[in-house]
Amino acid sequence: MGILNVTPDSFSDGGGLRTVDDALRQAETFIEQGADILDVGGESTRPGSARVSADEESRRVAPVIEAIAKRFDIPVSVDTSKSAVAEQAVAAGAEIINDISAMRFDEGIGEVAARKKTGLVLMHSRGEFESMHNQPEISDIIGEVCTVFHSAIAKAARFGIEPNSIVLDVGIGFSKTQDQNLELIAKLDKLAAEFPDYPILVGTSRKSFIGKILNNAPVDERLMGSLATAAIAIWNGASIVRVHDVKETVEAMTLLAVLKDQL
Ligand code: 7PM
Repeated sequence: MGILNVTPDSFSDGGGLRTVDDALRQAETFIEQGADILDVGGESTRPGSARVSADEESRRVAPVIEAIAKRFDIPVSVDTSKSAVAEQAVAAGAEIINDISAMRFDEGIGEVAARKKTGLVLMHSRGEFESMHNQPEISDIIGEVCTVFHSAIAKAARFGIEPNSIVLDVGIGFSKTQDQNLELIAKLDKLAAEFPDYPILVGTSRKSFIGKILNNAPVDERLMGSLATAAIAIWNGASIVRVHDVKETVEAMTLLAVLKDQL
């Protein structure tokens, strides 16, 4: 899954023609490099970032999704926790809703996913949007993520979402300690064994827990760490990795696939 950010800080404006053009170029590159899904997001979940309105977020992502859907034959996911944005994104051609709150911020996400029969990524996170990166520590992270997955799956069922539309995500970097981020990747096989019917998505790409291990490496020096963690996640049972560096990840994953075949 290639990450396509459509925020004003990532592209020239955010919603304008330049943005659509830049995003299309990026989409084409990702597709040529072997991406299977494009994840389009219009709101930064960076610690301390302010929320943008649903209208503003839709203005950013919908034109980009529409342009991609028109030109390319690749599933597009929309990285949003707002049902109004999901609705617009799906109307524009998105087939998957990627919700970092697993329907906690806006229950309407479940309703849209059910009615439009989209895929739905349920990611583990805690707290409200503003306090998400500042939550009290919990002791058993694997147990906590398991519990939240079970309740999110049950909630999805109440909305009438098909089980085979659901993808689970441990939410690396979201209200977890450094050790917990590492533990979730190292012991992902335990979680995967608990949820054999659901594909697991993992997003480690360029995240700060990698920088912390590598002598505070800045974001542009976290590629090798990103590849190592993506590889271990897939080896431990993940089916999808959400990444900035598609070419390098596809190469690494190609090796993993042939190695897995040897088992
Ligand atoms: C600051 C903090 C900026 C975190 C950006 C981020 C995930 C996601 C994000 C993930 C799924 C990033 C994240 N992370 N969706 N959206 N899984 N499903 O690094 O791990 O892109 S935002």
